[in-house]
Amino acid sequence: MTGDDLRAVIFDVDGTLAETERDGHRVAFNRAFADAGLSDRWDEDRYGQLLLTAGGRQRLHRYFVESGRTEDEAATLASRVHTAKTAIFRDMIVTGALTPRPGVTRLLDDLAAVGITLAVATTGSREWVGPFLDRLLERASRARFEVVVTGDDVAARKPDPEAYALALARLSVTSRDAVAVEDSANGVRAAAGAGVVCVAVPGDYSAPEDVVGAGLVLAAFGEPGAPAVVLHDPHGVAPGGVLDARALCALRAASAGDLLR
Ligand code: XBP
Ligand code: MG
Repeated sequence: MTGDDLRAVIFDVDGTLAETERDGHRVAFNRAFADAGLSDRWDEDRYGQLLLTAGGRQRLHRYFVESGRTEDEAATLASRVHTAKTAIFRDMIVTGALTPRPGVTRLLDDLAAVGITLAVATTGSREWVGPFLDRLLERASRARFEVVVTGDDVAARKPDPEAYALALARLSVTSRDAVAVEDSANGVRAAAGAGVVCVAVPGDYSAPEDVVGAGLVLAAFGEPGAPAVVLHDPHGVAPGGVLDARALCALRAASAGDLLR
């Protein structure tokens, strides 16, 4: 197996590389509310609804407007609370509060071993994405991310395809040379909008029916000997329930074949 045709795999971060939302971002938002003297708190269910708005500052802004604040009040509060939240979340990462999803570092090393370039396209803030990826790669043996696109690099957040389009441009590859790995409806739509075939690994806040546009849906990344449940695999690229370099190369090839039809 070689990576001749598959040149790059572009990973989402939140919900994909790690389950960061329920016990990470959400907790940081609530601490930032408390530190600001606000009584607002986001419980797990409410946060799942709020997650439909990508971008923490954008999520706060919409929440404050829907809570009755004026646009100006909402903008000022969102900026202030998001700055505080980001510092709190960064500290959570630096202190090791968040671990990657099982199978992630194995997959990263698997791809690096066959020369496939790794990249990230996230709507999260670079202030915490950098330390997050540094800690993630400490667990890997040879993987490195050649390109990291964050919410700070784009004007429009997912499901807009801008983050993926920018990652492709910085990688100097076309959409047909790459595969995306995502967890959510917003993410799968963003990848599709950039013409990139997508693998979905739904997590805490997404379900198989949310990611129907993906070319492959697994319940987890899987491990040799501990396969994941295969939820949708129309091309038959991951019959063993393990997301590895071979499955990603096969998905790209099969999808290219779809495009030729
Ligand atoms: C998920 C997001 C992010 C995080 C919060 O990003 O929408 O906004 O929820 O991080 P992705 P910030 O799934 O694309 O990685 O507060 O830094 O935005
Ligand atoms: Mg995500």
